[in-house]
This record gives sequence, structure tokens and C-alpha cells, in this order.
Amino acid sequence: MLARRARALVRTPLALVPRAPLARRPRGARARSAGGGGGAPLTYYSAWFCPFAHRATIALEHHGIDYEWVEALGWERREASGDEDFDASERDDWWYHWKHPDLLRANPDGMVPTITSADGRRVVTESIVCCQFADGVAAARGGASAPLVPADPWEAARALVWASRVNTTVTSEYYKCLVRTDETERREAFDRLVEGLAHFAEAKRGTFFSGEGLGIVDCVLLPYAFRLYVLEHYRGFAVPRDRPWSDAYFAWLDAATGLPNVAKTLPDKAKYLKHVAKYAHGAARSKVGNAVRRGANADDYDHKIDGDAAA
Ligand SMILES: N[C@@H](CCC(=O)N[C@@H](CS)C(=O)NCC(=O)O)C(=O)O
Repeated sequence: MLARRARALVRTPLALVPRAPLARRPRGARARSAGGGGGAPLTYYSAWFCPFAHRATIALEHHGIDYEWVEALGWERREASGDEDFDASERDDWWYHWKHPDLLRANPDGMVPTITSADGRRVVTESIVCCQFADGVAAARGGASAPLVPADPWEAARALVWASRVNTTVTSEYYKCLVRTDETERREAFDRLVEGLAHFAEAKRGTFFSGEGLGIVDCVLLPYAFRLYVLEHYRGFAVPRDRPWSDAYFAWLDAATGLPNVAKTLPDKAKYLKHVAKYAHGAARSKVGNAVRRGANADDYDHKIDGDAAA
């Protein structure tokens, strides 16, 4: 019911809808490379600001896999139609994700990252799976770079458990700090986030999580670790530098962001700060944002409950 009404919302003519060109190469993307770059380029539906997609970008770049970037998400402002089931004057969150039609064709859930084969027939979704997929593509194409998931099955299992752990602790708490409106809830979320960083720093085996090379756990955490300045800016929450694990954590962050294949994927800090203001000021809706708003974890979004139509 609500879904039908919400769909009827009128799009403002002044909507800030980015019209990204199709198949644009991002800074750092390449036509072909020596590593896993052989074979037809993949189509990569992404969004410059998206930390989930950032994981996949790092994985693709790590392996030097050839891809065509499609900037597939933006913001669009909608106006209340006057026909809502709630008092529209009480809501300020009228920014929604604009979605590239090709993304919706490839993945009707409209989520990035989404990777497809050049002919669009085969589709991969979910950021952690995209990282594993990048390993598979690189191996199949004879790439020389080390896999992100360790070759040793015991280490691989450990890394995958930790990738999932980081995803449900740090990632989820990051969005809670931004989206929840209660000060205490935000503070508690940040405390849990810091605890997640501490566990990560204590469990890592070397410069990176599984040793001396970049791995899947690093790929999962890094986009969020890099973006934590946002919480300091909007919420006054800073990662402590005086805990027993702090030096290990910040050394990891420096090492990871300093890798050339990671450094070129980092979004502009000021631009991202501006982008995320819509969350910080309660003006935006998205599946992850809606899930956190209704009290679920960031990865517990439901395409029906939390989708645009249900917003
Ligand atoms: N579980 C997904 C989450 C991806 C995700 O939430 N991406 C956001 C952009 S940062 C998105 O596509 N949002 C679209 C929407 O909210 O409708 C993953 O890990 O890939």
C-alpha cells in the first residue's frame, strides 16, 4: 500500500541527478594490464562514494583486472505528493538514490557493487563476493598478483570469518553513528566500532590482516577505516590513539592506504564529507540507511521493507 504511494512521489525538476557517461574509466582504471587484465573487460557498476563498492574496486585494482566503470548511483530529490500515509511535513529525508537503468537491468535490486561479463549475461553482486570473484578472475587469466583470500585453506577460512565479522561490526556501527538520531545510541555504536577495530588490530598476523600482503579482510575494512574522519567531523567521535592496539591499527591504515593500487582508489575527502552530510543530517534514504533507521543492522536490509518503494 505504502509502497504504491511512495512510488507516486513526484520527482523535482531540480533533482540533482548525475548523468554519468556510460563505461567511464575511473582514475586509475586501465585498458589492459599485465596481471589479471587479459580477456574481455568486465562491466563494473559502482558509485564513487560507496564504501561497499570501494572494496570491489580495491580488489579489481589489486589484480589489475580490466573493467569498464559505470557510475551507477547518484542522489535525486523527490517531493511529497501529498498522498503519503504519514505527515510529509514531518519528514526531511527526501533524497533517494538515482540508479542507472543499466544497473537495474543487470541487478534489479539496484545495488552496487555489481559486476557483469562484457555481454551482460553473467552477474556478480555483494562486495565480499566481488573480492573473491576478483581472485577467481585473476587466477583464471593467469594474473601474477597474490590472491586476497589466502591459498592455505585454514588461513582462507579464518580470513573469511573475519571479513564477515568486520562487515557486521565496523560497517554496521559506522552507519548507526550516522543515521541513528539518539546521542546515546550513536555513542554506543561508536564504542562497538572501536571494539571491532581493536579486535581486528589484535588479530592481524603482520602488516596486513593475514600477513605481509593485502588480503580480503583488509579490503573489507579499509573503505570504512578510511572514512572514519567523517564521524569525527559530524559526531566528534575519533578513533583513540592511546590504546594498546592503536599503533598497530594506525600502522595498518597507513600501510594499506599507501599501497599504490589502494591509494588511487581513495575518494576525495572533502567531496565525500559533503556527500555523506545527507545521512548525517537525516536527509537521505537508502536501503542500508533505512535498515539502520528501523533498528536493523546495515547488512540486514530488506529489498521490500527498505527499498525506495517502501520508504
Ligand atoms: N551488502 C551489499 C551492500 C551494498 C550497498 O548497500 N550499496 C549501496 C551504495 S553504498 C547501494 O547500492 N544502495 C542502493 C540503495 O540503497 O537502494 C554489499 O556488500 O555489496
